[in-house]
Amino acid sequence: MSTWLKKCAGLKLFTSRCSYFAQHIKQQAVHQAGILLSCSKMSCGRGALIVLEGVDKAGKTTQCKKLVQALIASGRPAEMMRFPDRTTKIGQLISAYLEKKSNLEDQTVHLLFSANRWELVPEMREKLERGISLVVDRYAFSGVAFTSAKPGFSLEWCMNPDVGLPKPDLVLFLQLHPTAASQRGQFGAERYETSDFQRVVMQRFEHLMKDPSLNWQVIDAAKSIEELHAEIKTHSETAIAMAENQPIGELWK
Ligand code: 2DT
Ligand code: MG
Repeated sequence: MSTWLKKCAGLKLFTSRCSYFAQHIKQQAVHQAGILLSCSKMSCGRGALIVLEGVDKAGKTTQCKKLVQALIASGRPAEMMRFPDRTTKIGQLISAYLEKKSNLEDQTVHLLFSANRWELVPEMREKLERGISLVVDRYAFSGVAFTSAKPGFSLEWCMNPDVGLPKPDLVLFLQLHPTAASQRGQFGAERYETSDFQRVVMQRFEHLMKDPSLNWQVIDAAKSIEELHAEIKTHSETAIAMAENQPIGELWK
């Protein structure tokens, strides 16, 4: 075959491959558009960030678990998280401090608690974007309430490191009088687990709840587990529906 003919054959093969790829790309585009269309019909928007806060013994952990179960049972993808997350390297430093196995400066531990939230932000964003609602046991509000309950710490100083975190779509505050809390049994042996300290923490939470830029819902934690759960579930379903078509906000910004 002459070189001229070879070139022609090569060119023909090349153009046929091109048209094959063009066809393939077109099919892919149609397929993707179909997915997008079915998503918008099914409204697979982002998940909601739901935070449970409150003093010790208010029942946050029990209610977080029940809420996740109920949301999943009603067809809404949901996962639980908790702060501090003691499983990471930073979390282990925090855990040792709480268990009084190590001593840290108050400033240091405050920043570690915040760093523990920031290290999980990429995972949180990814899950929220995939439509998974996150039910979080404590967040930056505990961070601020607990450190600012120590002498010499302003709310502003305490809030700063958490500015810009994913903003919760709902903050459920499980309100329980310190006397009622102490009636629920002995506090544990960890740091901060004394009624005197919890009383000051409660006052700091009350300050934070005045912030109208957040969706605070105060719930009476003296109610029964089931009553509390029903109330929490209703608030959460509303928040999930509202968050679906909104971008994730930035906390305290
Ligand atoms: P748990 O008992 O829920 O594991 O909490 N705390 C928590 C802080 O001082 N700062 C924070 O940022 C957070 C999230 C509250 C352990 C203790 O840690 C406190 C109780
Ligand atoms: Mg505890």
